Formats: sequence, C-alpha cells, structure tokens
Amino acid sequence: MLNKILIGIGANLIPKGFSTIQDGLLAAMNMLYEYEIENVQCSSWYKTTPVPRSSQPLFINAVFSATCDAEPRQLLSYLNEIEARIGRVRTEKNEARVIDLDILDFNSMNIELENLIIPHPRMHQRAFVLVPLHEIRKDYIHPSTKEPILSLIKKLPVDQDISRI
Ligand code: PH2
Ligand code: MG
Ligand code: MG
Repeated sequence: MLNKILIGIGANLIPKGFSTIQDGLLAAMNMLYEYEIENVQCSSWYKTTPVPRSSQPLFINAVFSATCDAEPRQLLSYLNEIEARIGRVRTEKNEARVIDLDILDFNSMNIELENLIIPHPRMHQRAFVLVPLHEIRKDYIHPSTKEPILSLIKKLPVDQDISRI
C-alpha cells in the first residue's frame, strides 16, 4: 500500500436498481477493496447545492482517504470502472449523474498527465470537497498553492450551501 489518496464521491441521481442516491454511493464504496483500495476513512455525507448553481437536483457528497498500490492512471481507470458498474453513462460535462468519483490528491503530489490533473483543479473552489475534507484532514495543505484547508474554506463564495446529513 504505497500511495495515500483522497477521493471525492458524489451524485445527484438514483442509480437503477437502488432506492436512494446514498445506496448507490455506498455500493461503490463497497467495491473499492476489489481494486485494492484500502484503509478507507470516509467523512460524513453532505447534502449540497449544485456548483455552479442550477436547477439540477441536490447532490450527496463525501470525501474519503485511502491507500492503494495503483499509479494515478490505473487508479483513475479503476474509479471509472466502478462508476460504470453503478450505471454511470457519460454524455455532457456537469450533467446530473448517478455517481462521480474524483481523485483529489495523490501523495500530496502535483501531477499533470493527459486527462488527469492532480490535485483536482477545482477542488479549492468547492465547498462540497473542502468541508468534508476538513472533517477527515484538519491539517490538509493544498499541494500546489500550499494554502491550509481552513483558509481555502474561508475564501469560498457564499452561495454554496452544504449541510451534514
Ligand atoms: N460535481 C461537479 C459539478 N458540481 N456540485 C455539487 N454540489 N456536488 C458535486 O459533486 C458536483 C457539483 C462535477 O463533477
Ligand atoms: Mg467531479
Ligand atoms: Mg469525475
């Protein structure tokens, strides 16, 4: 278990075969061990308004830390596979979805590959990432800006509602 990772998880549609959004998210989390993503520590679940604001349904979001042997590209393909197993079909960017798994942080490194930038390029602007992340990593420092998580939270725009479920 070489690598320490942070993953954002969220959805705003109920997947087929599940009765709630959260059931789909929990099913995805139960698949992680099949990909040797281990030592999972998850924040509380949060109800959040869509960013940017839209008429989409509210999201359920959380952040978890874990360990894995996989390299970033391999990890991304594992996460994409889990999304597909829950029933995600990708069409347009920022559309409503049954599951989204995003790599937020990988060993606190700055990584730029084709189709994969870590830390996640928009995480510092998103309450639905920063607030749950702060719950599990109070000392988190953003790897590229070096800003502590609390100062990032203080700079968030006020229109992003988030409440613990
Ligand atoms: N994900 C997005 C865009 N907007 N808003 C909320 N509240 N939660 C999300 O998970 C989310 C979003 C892109 O992946
Ligand atoms: Mg996302
Ligand atoms: Mg994604």
